[in-house]
Amino acid sequence: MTMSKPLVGIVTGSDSDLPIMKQATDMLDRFGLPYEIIISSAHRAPDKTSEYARTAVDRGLAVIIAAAGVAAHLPGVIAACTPLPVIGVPIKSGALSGVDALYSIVQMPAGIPVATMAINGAKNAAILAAQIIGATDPALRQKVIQYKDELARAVEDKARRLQE
Ligand code: RP5
Repeated sequence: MTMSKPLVGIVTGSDSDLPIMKQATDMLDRFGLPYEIIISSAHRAPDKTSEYARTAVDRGLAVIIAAAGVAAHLPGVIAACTPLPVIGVPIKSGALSGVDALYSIVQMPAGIPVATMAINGAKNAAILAAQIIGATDPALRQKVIQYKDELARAVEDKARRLQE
């Protein structure tokens, strides 16, 4: 799927990752952040993956979210091929239930960082993308502030209900 002038690129290693990544696209929709989604794979489609990362800046992307399960080298390979910030989402799948993906993504060599989310942490990936872009976009930053205010109010409401 492609929207006009996407700022966030979402890459998943397989179509089986898409249900989890809907949590990310829901949050990006909420922030009004345009995004694009492609399915690629560091192992099954290495040329497509590196080409996507290499052309990301010229196509106007600001942040890339990369999600993969098992031997999840996708975020790291993308980070190696672009100066853009890359957020990695380990997907819960396979015999090790995502721990393998988490370790694959978080243990990057010095010099090639990937901001690693929790296993299935797609929602936080979108929020972090909004925070990164919002650092230089006051209107977007305001939406992040509003979201955080809502979280705080929800906690206060629950605490109040417990005391009633
Ligand atoms: C990874 O292997 C994908 O990111 C997915 O999480 C996992 C399983 O892929 P499929 O076998 O469902 O295509 O590359």
